[in-house]
Amino acid sequence: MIDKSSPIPIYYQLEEFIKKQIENGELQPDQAIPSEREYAERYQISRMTVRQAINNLVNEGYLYRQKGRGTFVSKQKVEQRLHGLTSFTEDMLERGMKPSSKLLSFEVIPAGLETASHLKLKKNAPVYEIKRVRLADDVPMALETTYVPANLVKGLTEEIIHQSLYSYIEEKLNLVISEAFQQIEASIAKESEIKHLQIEKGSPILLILRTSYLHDGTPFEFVKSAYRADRYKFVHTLKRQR
Ligand code: 16G
Repeated sequence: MIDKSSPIPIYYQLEEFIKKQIENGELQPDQAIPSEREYAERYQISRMTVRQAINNLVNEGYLYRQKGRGTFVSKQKVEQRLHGLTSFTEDMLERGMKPSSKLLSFEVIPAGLETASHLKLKKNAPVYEIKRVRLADDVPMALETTYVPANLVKGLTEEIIHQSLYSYIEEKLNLVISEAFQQIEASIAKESEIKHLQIEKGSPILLILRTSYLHDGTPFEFVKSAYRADRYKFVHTLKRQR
């Protein structure tokens, strides 16, 4: 499996080999990988080379280190495709995972400037503010704060919000959800994110801002979410346009 006569660098071959073992389940989440010395002896390569491969896999999130204990396999990331406007519930069901929500707060408040401008409302217009931790198979994935115009998405209740906002809008209110504008940026978890996402201080997160529209162009939600960067990755296809 390590081919020393190949022009492909050895650290890279080892990296690919370990990745394969993670993907096919030979190495399981939270399992310890062999030590640098073991890899070096087993494949007759230098410890420096092993270290380079392992460092890269740690940086890419495939492995994590624990001081004094060793290096372990990370849980695999949820791969989120960036085409098609989907809900958290749909995304998780499609993957065979169980979606759930922990409702942190739910109230009607006057829209602040930022929310009002995204939702094309007057400042202080009534909006529902919904704070939810979104979980997949009972593991916290994202902390979401959603603002929804109270005069448009009528009759929201805690029970509805525990389930799917999108299915309520489409199936109960018969409104047509059409498109969204979304931005993603990297950040470091704040106090509330550390607590609700059960992550370590200093962990990276992906901040997503989404404004979504009905088919007539009316904005129906403005959402700020913090996704665990160790559990999520976003993928999309790029088409060359000439
Ligand atoms: C996703 C959306 C969020 C939407 C929610 C509805 C992102 C970044 N956010 O989490 O905008 O409100 O789905 O989910 O993808 P629900 O229908 O399960 O309540």
